[in-house]
Amino acid sequence: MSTIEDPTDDHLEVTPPKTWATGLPAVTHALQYSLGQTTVRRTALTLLNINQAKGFDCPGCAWPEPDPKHRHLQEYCENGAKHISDEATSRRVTADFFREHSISELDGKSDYWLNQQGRLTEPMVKRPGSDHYEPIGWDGALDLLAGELRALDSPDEAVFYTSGRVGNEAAFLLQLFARAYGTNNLPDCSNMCHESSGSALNETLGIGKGSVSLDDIHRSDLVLVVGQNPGTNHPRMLSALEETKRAGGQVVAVNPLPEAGLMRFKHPQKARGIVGRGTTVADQFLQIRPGGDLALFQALNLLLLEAEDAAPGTVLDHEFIDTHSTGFAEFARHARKTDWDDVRKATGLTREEIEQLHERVLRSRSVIVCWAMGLTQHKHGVPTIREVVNFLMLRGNIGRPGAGVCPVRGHSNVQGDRTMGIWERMPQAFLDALEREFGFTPPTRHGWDTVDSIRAMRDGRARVFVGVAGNFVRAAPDSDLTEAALRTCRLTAHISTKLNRSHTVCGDTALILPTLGRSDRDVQGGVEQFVTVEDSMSQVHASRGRLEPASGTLLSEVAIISRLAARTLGDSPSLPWAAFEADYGAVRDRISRVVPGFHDYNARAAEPGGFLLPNPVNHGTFPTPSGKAVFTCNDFTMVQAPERHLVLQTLRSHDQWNTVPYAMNDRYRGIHAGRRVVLVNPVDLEALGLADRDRVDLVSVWHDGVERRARDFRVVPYPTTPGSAAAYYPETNVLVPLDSVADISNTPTSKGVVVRLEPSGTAARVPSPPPTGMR
Ligand SMILES: Nc1nc2c(c(=O)[nH]1)N[C@H]1C(S)=C(S)[C@@H](COP(=O)(O)OP(=O)(O)OC[C@H]3O[C@@H](n4cnc5c(=O)[nH]c(N)nc54)[C@H](O)[C@@H]3O)O[C@H]1N2
Ligand SMILES: Nc1nc2c(c(=O)[nH]1)N[C@H]1C(S)=C(S)[C@@H](COP(=O)(O)OP(=O)(O)OC[C@H]3O[C@@H](n4cnc5c(=O)[nH]c(N)nc54)[C@H](O)[C@@H]3O)O[C@H]1N2
Ligand code: SF4
Ligand SMILES: [Mo]
Repeated sequence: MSTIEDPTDDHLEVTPPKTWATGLPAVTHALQYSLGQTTVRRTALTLLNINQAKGFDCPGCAWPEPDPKHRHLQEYCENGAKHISDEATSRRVTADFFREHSISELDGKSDYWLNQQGRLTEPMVKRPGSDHYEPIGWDGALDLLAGELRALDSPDEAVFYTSGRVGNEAAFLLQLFARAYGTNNLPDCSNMCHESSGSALNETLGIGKGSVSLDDIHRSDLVLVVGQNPGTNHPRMLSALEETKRAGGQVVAVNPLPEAGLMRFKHPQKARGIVGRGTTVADQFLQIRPGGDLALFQALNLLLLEAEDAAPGTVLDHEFIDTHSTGFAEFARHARKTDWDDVRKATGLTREEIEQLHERVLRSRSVIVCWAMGLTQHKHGVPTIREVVNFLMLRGNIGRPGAGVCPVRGHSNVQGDRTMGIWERMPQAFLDALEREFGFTPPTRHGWDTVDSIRAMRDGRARVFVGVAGNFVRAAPDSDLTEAALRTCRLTAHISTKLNRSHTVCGDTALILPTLGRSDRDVQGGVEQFVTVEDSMSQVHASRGRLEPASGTLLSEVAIISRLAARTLGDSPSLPWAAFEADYGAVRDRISRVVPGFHDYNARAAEPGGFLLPNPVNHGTFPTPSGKAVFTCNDFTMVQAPERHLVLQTLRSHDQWNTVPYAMNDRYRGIHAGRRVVLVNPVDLEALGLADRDRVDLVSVWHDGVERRARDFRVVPYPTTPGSAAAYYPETNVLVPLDSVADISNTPTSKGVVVRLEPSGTAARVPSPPPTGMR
């Protein structure tokens, strides 16, 4: 029997939020987690190889490594070490485990418990009508899946989901398989993540990626960190910001929460970081209302236009505007209508605070805006990011050193997967290149993204779901609806490293196809293989697994996809799946002929540190229809909650990787031994008649009239912007309505959910000191 206990929230403890990030405690926490999962030897081997030129890429976030000449021996952060230890764990989920635990029993366990069981070791099947997984060999599993795919009335009844841990080679093969099979149904985690960034950047700059390098961050005069919590989610970004500050640059944070990593940073790999006071990160902190960023950037743009009026020729970059952009005049007319009362209401910021930031902008020759989920997961996420682009373009802060757009990506290879064609709407040029290389005509009708895939399953239009990495059921919004949708499928199959909730929410038939992780050695035909990944700043490089695989039965993602494709479509000279499985270099050769920027892929990927994909924006070329960067007019919008309601954002704790909690703590925010908590400003608590640690249900309010309820949360007073609240994902995904999505990008509005708090049962009060630093 499993010895892991399913934790309860009974021992919840709250301490004041931390005002600085990392330093010695971080190192200790990382080691503790690793040693809890595996041996000292495996821990040492893992940590020595992480992010080294000849080792494996950290499977955590997509923040880039410095070039190999400037790497430390420990080029990883506390959380990177946890992510890798979680994968390198010595615990195993075997056929015996599934004999002991029925699927309905597993469905009652927490996400934490499921993950703690360890690595999946052999293919398993759940047959129709059964409540248990049982072993099935690889041939049986893949024949079954291929048979179901071939039996569908239309290829569009199948959905192929990808999460951003998948390497370039497997991602390329997956989209090749799906398109050769006949569908563009390739939803991915990006649909729930940076899709709004891609939409806004493609439209305005002609390329859906960031334009800056690490060096740009280091040398920038001003870096705005907006809607992002780097101390937890991109910890080594703090080392980069420390460099910015040492070189005389400034940092401004825009966030509803005073996140520890935005305040002060102690570098864990430097002596002064461990014992010293560390570096103050944010020179200015703008505590904004959720969804207020569009208004903030509109106000900044108005101030820039007015400053130019007052001193013509000194504020705006006319050279950039005249030569490289279109739409300025219309934009300027529109921007001048910005109303300060609206701005105040939307942002909660005073005009003085915004003017102070404006002064910093005027003093800075180069400005970078970094952002993440705080901007993308709102109804007006796309217009907000378009307004950020307007802001940067006004002073020519695009395509020159120390300046540019920096959407900070989540998963380590989420950007690479897109480059490889994982997208339900790849442009025609990409499809044409596939046709030239492989001799079949890919379907041109757009496929379903994540939200549309759920709708299709719900409505019986999709019958087979295949997930490559990720945890679709827990990542997606509207948990109850999504679970019901998955259960209508004839078959659900997951290529996974670890057990998660998606394995317990089954179609008639369900498959678990266990695979190698980033850190596992990958040998095909006696030859060691490597895979490649692309980081958030478009650097492509190799990743070589170094550990003994979790089980001798595991297949790599490349092998599983190739074998499935061969069984579904047949192996032919034009689609030689067996050859792809035998040598990943053969896959890279094909990529080099299909995807722009990948010439000499094999040779360049083998170089230490890899190679940088060109970004045309940095050469003054904008691949938009007009060939110029586009100023846009964005209508003012804000997130509004009715009386006695709050705007809830669903976010990550310090101790989780997306849908997977590693522990029940959120150290920097002072939350210990509990995750069902909702952080609310004391002013709102008083108005609502609630007290510290009261038990409440969160009820989301949406115009379809369906009641969405997350039960039994504990209220914690916290210095979040008045009118807003925060609680952890995935426990609160049940509250995000499927149809509440960002305009254009279709991204669920995970950061703007209108809720009311209802007392649940009788409150068992545990007295504790309130956190400090309230306003
Ligand atoms: N340890 C760890 N690292 C991770 C992940 C993880 O789960 N754990 N996940 C990875 C992935 S896939 C991603 S996408 C990234 C996510 O990285 P983040 O985007 O940093 O993640 P979130 O926890 O969603 O935090 C959102 C931040 O935006 C702020 N915010 C919320 N709403 C608004 C708003 O309206 N305006 C502004 N200005 N700020 C707002 C929140 O207070 C919070 O600080 O992290 C990646 N890295
Ligand atoms: N409410 C709310 N919902 C959100 C968000 C939010 O902020 N709020 N954030 C959204 C965002 S930004 C994202 S990116 C998504 C994340 O959504 P996903 O990417 O779908 O979820 P993860 O939790 O990263 O997936 C974890 C699982 O991936 C599998 N896995 C890990 N490594 C590997 C590997 O190397 N290979 C394979 N094959 N499998 C592997 C393991 O089985 C593990 O259980 O969630 C989204 N959902
Ligand atoms: S910053 Fe991100 S990529 Fe780097 S070590 Fe930490 S988790 Fe891994
Ligand atoms: Mo993400």
